[in-house]
Amino acid sequence: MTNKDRVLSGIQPTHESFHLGNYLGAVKQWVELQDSHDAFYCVVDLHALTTSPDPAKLRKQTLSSVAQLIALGLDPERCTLFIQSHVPAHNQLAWVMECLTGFGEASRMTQFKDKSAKSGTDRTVVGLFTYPMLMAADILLYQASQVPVGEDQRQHIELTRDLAQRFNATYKETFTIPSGYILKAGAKIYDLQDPTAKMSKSAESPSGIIDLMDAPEVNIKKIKSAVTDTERDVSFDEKKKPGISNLLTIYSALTNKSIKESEADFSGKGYGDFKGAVAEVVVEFFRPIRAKALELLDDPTHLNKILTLGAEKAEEVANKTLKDTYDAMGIIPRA
Ligand code: ATP
Ligand code: LTN
Repeated sequence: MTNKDRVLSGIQPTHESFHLGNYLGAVKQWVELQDSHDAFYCVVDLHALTTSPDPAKLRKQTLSSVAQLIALGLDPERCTLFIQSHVPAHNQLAWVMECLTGFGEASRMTQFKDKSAKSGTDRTVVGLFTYPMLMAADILLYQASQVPVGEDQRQHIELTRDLAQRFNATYKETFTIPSGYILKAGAKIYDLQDPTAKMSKSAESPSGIIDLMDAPEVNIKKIKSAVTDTERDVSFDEKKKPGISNLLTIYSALTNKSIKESEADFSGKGYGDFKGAVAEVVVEFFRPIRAKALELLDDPTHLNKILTLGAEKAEEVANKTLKDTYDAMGIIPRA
């Protein structure tokens, strides 16, 4: 046990590869927080069931997500890395959260509203509606004080805080009230073909997404075909020049230079040179990470060992919180 503050975050295994937005908006912070905090990170396979994936794909994507997280810098010795479904307390606490959430309150979640508006209520599963309550359970089980996520998850964190406060006030002080750990710069990476939409795993076309596991040639081509504007100067202006600004955000985040320094690197140069440089930075950054992920995927025994240890460490904390929760609510333990 440590006295460090806890952090918890999760990522869905909905795709075989993470994209640059997932890395810069989320995983980069996960890596940074593992030394200063007692960090718990999970691959949320149960959340991914809301998108009815194919079983073989889900298996593959779950392991690929774990391999990529390790390749990106999560060290199972310095953080607790596990698969959500390996710790049944997540489902158990989710039910408690569902019993605390108002129907109207859940109906106001924008992620649910957007996704259900796209497919219609008859085709929208109830799991999508209760998704934020399972996410609240993920966070509260570990008494996390901070939750590193991208901007799009802010509302879910707010709901988690409300539910924790409601439980503590109704029953007994049980949960730590978490806050979001949301980065401003680089918190949102946009689609290369539509720089007003976020880069997203569920985008209709893959042409604007930079996937970590894609071959370098594929990503170079995508970056060189990124939508820009009819001007000539490489300068940051999100309203007038969303495409160039997005590429500058990416360049600056991966080189650890400020936006001003990044602009200066390309003063007097054209968009062609700029895109070539961004492509090189991205591809060189991902090259060793992709190789490491592939190497890990080649050794499932090693990966499974890491996951078993992770689940054991996670379960120890989660089961204690679940027990306290049940006790506070009057649920009798089995004698
Ligand atoms: P989808 O768009 O299909 O819901 P996603 O691409 O957003 O999927 P998630 O698994 O929902 O992927 O997100 C994982 C993490 O990556 C979250 O913390 C999220 O905030 C962050 N994230 C996702 N897309 C971006 C983006 N374009 N820019 C910054 N952060 C992002
Ligand atoms: N909903 C999140 C993924 C997620 C998560 C969590 C993030 C599930 N459980 C707990 C932080 C903490 C998403 O779509 N990005």
